[in-house]
Amino acid sequence: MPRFPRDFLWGVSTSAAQIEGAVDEGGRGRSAWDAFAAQAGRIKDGSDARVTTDHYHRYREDVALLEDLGVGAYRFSVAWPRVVPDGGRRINAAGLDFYDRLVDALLAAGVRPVPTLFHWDTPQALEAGDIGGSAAGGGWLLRETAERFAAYADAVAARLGDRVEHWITLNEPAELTLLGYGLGQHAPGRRLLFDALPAAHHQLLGHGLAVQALRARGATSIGIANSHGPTWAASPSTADTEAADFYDLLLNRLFADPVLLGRYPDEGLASMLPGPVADDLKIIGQPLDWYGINYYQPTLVGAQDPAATGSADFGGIALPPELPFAPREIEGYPRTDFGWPVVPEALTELLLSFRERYGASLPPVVITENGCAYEGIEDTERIAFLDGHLRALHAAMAAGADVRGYFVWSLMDNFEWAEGFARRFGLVHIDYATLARTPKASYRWLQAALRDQARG
Ligand code: GBH
Repeated sequence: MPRFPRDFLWGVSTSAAQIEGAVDEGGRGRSAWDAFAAQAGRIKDGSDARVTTDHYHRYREDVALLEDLGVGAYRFSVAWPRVVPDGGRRINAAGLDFYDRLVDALLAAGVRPVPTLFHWDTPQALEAGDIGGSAAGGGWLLRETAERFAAYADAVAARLGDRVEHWITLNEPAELTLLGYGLGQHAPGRRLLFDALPAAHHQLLGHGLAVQALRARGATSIGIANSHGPTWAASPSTADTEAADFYDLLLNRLFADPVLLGRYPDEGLASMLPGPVADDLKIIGQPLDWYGINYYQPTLVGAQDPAATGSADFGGIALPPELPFAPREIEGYPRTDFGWPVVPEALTELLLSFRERYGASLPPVVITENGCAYEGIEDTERIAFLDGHLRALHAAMAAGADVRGYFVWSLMDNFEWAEGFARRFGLVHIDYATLARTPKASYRWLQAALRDQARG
């Protein structure tokens, strides 16, 4: 592996809904994912995340795995429904106690805690619209959810802010908007297509309000974890390049421009958003200390064309014909078990395109997620994936990209949302019958690489 700067931040990532389990303990309320997984047919293998890796009870063992791995940082998420069980104003101190213990255990192990405040587990009371709801539905479709989120962020910062330095507001608002509200493949399972756009704006507003809340508590290192990947046009035809550009607008620029430039990338889209959008953009576009990018793969996009061969579905679902674009299969690259193409050089391309588009408005970048789904404990494919992506990252840095850290998704196998337990992203294998943790070959590989980096 090429040599990275001495102070480069190495980490691994997880999220609460995917690893914690213990959904009825410590006064936790229901989440939108609890409700969604309980509906028949929503999760491919019929599973749910009531136990998953049981991290809530086994976190000491998991912290020991982090320490042994040799990472400097651990990105986890705080479960909003543990802290605010009914989505209202009551803070559940017992819920915060868990993260208090986790943070102390991490610090004792020499691992920096990097909490994400929201990784898709909206309190179900808010999602159902029980509070301030309307017939149009609740959750992030409501502006009030952004305000509730900021109040929750304040409560977490009040408890953990004396020991936590680095904060992340949201995880991938683009994916929650598209998959959760637009296409219905993720919780809350709504299929609103373009009527999902308010959920994007309200998440971005929630981000901005949470930044204000964290700053008021003295935070000096705040980022967001946005999903990004290059969009490639299926052909140089006008129809395909326009379709690809629109896809890129919706999945990349719609979420990066407001945060980094304080404006929406398109007047037409902005006019579809509710509320005092111009004022909101001042809140959304406040300076960040760093910008987190979750990178998985590029997307090849063409115009909708029923006759086109090699149409890809989007993470398992066919896109409805109302949408003016269609992902296509990317040929000529290896694939993960998820079917996603392995294209490390697209990470270099992505980072350089960000530098190009955002220039001085782009703070230092951290790769907050990168990883792959493969079976098996002798996971040589995962080693090749990580090695390739770290080389691509290094190449981007050599070409001038200011990247300060890299987090692998994920520390261990976990509940992969609508896929259930069928996809394994971990450096550590989980036996779901016994909950035994077994480090994979990729864990040993990364451990050796980090030791090597530390030797300088
Ligand atoms: C992340 O999201 C999540 O943050 C994390 O919770 C999750 O476990 C992890 O990734 C693995 O899925 O067009 O069909 O090729 C996923 C980010 C970006 C992945 C868009 C799917 C499109 C797939 N997603 N990508 S496709």
